[in-house]
Amino acid sequence: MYKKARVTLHNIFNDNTVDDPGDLLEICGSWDANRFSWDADLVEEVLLENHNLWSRTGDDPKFVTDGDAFIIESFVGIESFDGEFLEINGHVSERDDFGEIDAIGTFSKRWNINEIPNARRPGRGRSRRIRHRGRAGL
Ligand SMILES: [Ca+2]
Ligand SMILES: [Ca+2]
Ligand SMILES: [Ca+2]
Repeated sequence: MYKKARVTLHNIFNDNTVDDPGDLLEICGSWDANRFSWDADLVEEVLLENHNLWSRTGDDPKFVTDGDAFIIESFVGIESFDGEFLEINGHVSERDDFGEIDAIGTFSKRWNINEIPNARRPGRGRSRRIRHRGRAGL
């Protein structure tokens, strides 16, 4: 079996700045799409591809106003074969001028390629949208 998937990180939306000072969240973190296989001889999984879709450190956060989406639209095409897995990992945090960086949320999900839907017609993909919510703190 062979499948080609396209993973797109559309945006990070500031639904509510909550009690963070000012009306901006200072966003940092990263999102990655990975391809794995299982090596039966080594009895361990092997990372075949790692693609970073977005990354920002706490020293260089993205400012996102309350009610605004930060548009990213970065994507990667990943081709995979029988017995392989597609994985998406993300974490988003929020920086303050003082104190620790606040974790807003993490996301991690893995699909066997059999679980990725086939195109209805050749060349026409099917999409599955994932929304993930985190919570900002002071
Ligand atoms: Ca702020
Ligand atoms: Ca902040
Ligand atoms: Ca904060």
